[in-house]
Amino acid sequence: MGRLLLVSNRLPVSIKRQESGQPALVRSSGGLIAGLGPVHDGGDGEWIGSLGGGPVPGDVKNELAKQRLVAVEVDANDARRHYEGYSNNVLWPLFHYLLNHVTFDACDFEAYRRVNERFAEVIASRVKPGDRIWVHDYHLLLLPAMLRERLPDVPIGFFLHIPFPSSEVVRMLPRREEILRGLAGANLIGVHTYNFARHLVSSFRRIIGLEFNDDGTRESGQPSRIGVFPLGVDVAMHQGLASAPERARRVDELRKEFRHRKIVLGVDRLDYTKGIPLKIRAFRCLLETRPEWRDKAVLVQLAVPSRDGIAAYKALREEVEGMVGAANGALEQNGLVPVHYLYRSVSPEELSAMYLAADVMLVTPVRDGMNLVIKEYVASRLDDSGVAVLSEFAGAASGFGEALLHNPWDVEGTAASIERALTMTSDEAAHRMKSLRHRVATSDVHWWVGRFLAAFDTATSELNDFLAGTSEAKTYVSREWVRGCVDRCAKARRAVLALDYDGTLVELARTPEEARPTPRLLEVLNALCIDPGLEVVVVSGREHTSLGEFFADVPVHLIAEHGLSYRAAGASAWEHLFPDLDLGWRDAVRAILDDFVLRSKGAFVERKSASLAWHYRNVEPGFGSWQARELVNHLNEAFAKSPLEVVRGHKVIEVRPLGVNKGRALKTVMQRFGELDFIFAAGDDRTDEDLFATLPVSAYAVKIGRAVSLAPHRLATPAQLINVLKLIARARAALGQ
Ligand code: GDG
Repeated sequence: MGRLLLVSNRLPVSIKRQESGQPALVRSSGGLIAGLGPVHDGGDGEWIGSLGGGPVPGDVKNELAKQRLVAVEVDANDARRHYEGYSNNVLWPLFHYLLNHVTFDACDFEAYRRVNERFAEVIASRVKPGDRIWVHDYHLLLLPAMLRERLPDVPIGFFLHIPFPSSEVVRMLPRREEILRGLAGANLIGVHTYNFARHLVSSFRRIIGLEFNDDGTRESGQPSRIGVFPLGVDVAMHQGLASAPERARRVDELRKEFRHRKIVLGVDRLDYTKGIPLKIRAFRCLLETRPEWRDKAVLVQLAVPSRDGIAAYKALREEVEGMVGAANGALEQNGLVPVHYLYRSVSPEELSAMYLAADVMLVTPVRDGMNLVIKEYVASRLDDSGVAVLSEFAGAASGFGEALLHNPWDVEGTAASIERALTMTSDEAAHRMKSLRHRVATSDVHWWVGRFLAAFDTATSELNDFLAGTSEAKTYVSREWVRGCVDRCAKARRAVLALDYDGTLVELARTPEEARPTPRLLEVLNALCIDPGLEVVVVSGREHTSLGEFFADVPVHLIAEHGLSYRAAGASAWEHLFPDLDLGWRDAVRAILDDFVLRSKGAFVERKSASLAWHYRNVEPGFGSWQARELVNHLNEAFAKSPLEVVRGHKVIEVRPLGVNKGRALKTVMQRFGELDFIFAAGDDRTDEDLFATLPVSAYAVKIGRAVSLAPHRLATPAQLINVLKLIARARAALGQ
């Protein structure tokens, strides 16, 4: 297996110049780095990311190379608009449901796109055969599709570290289609929770009409899957830090520093998603409503500086500091302040000591992709003491049943949870912590990496199969096949070409009237029809008048309504191919179809001379297929004894007389042509399967599109079929047949 290339917006290091002038790399902290550091350190791949904006000096590049790090150089202004602009002023707040923080500027999006392009260029220049690419997070949502374009055979994984919101929220995202199409370029899209995956599936379906099922999708032109991979922490590392002898000394110091009060700890980046103001309000509410805790508990809040170039973050800092000042001013007792606020980051050792000193860990995000802090706290509590109080809006909550879960917006409720944590018996606390520790230990960061990579292996083989032609796509015909088919047809004495219309000769349109034959199609059909040895039959489910009008001047044979009506080439009159049909059920069925039109906005009924069609291509995708299923069930039950059949086509339910189908009709018509030594048939939907089913094995049967089919050969689009027809016309003309 080749290397794994990790890609994230920022490299996991910052650069410090030493006194000698030499650059030194300093490992950064943060959720994503905590997760990926071990993957990179233990592998042989590269980590590709930026160092912010502007050119990167040569000596820094050399230093980076020693750690297999590759810098993407990005124009400084673009980097700012990409990071502070579209990433953190649009995607970050919107994906966390904080719509009031969204500020969209179209120039920021342009910069976002350019930066994603820059990444694509650099990655494409670094990839070696066999490599896989694992892209991370919301700064690079366009990158998978950009890479797919440049590197069609390289497996691309993507992991989103933040929440993926409901499709109703995604609908508000400026440039939502482009973003979703960008993401759909990945072969595996990972998220932290099942809910995020659900939202992703419904956004793909509702916003860009891309359907994922349990096996993912192939509709985006390549195999793609969605998976749930809750990120864990490096448990062994946290246990190591927690059990180091010097930690115990520092824990004692901290306890003394806080005068042996119970320590309620908060550790967050200073970010408005983390609910720090709500946390301070809840703690304040606790002390105001239960004053006995005033000299017995302290809230220690470590707020790690973050994104301080963005106005909302500056405002948050002021708000939090104001709240801390006000709470301390109001509730100070015997020289003890209730909130101890630290605006800085601390070393991993100090953080571990804080986790060990804390009686209660209070984590209150209003939304959080996962939240690693709560898992690190649990991993550090080697003696099973301590209580975790966790917001139900953190991704971590889905696997944290033994924590005290709360709604941070309910300030009184949170205060009650804090009190419950402070007064919990040590037995209950130990019982809860023990199971949490077990969960955190069994689903640590290595487990996460293993699970993602195992799913990535599956996605990789799916992509390889797809490319090698052993999956559904295998039957897309090769040039050689086309050449062989054209050659056989050219040499045939009497040949028939049976061609479905909608979706086969023309692309599907919003309404049947809009799907008119293109001038190119008419030209090709006319060229074919000049040939006396060739019978061209358009076999359609359409109603005969529109078909007759479309081909008024083209001498093709027309079979309309799946075989009910027939117009011979050159004739102007239509005849019934099966004149003795019982159509007594039509009015009753029509009433039901009309009722389903009323229920489903965008649906319509097409009335043909014998059959009826309920079209739902303009109905909202998920709802449309649901209504279609209901309709089919209803009709099958209500008309079980009537001589009709209900057939599902592409976004259409067709009700037609029993026993009449395209296959039977074509067979009847072909008998009139006499002996044939070449048969070619093409169709795109389920009703064409009847046609394929009646063909002899020697026939050339071609499915248009990807769906499962009896036809052994496959073309992707109507345009490709028209090319084949054109080649046939040309080859037969050349041979003078
Ligand atoms: C995003 C998502 C998701 C914090 N302060 C210090 C410090 N940290 C470390 C913690 C922890 C990490 O930073 C924070 O991780 P979180 O998960 O809490 O949050 P985000 O940074 O917002 O991360 C989040 C995560 O990505 C991973 O997918 O869980 O939902 O928002 O590891 O320990 N580390 C040190 N000093 C500090 O002062 N050493």
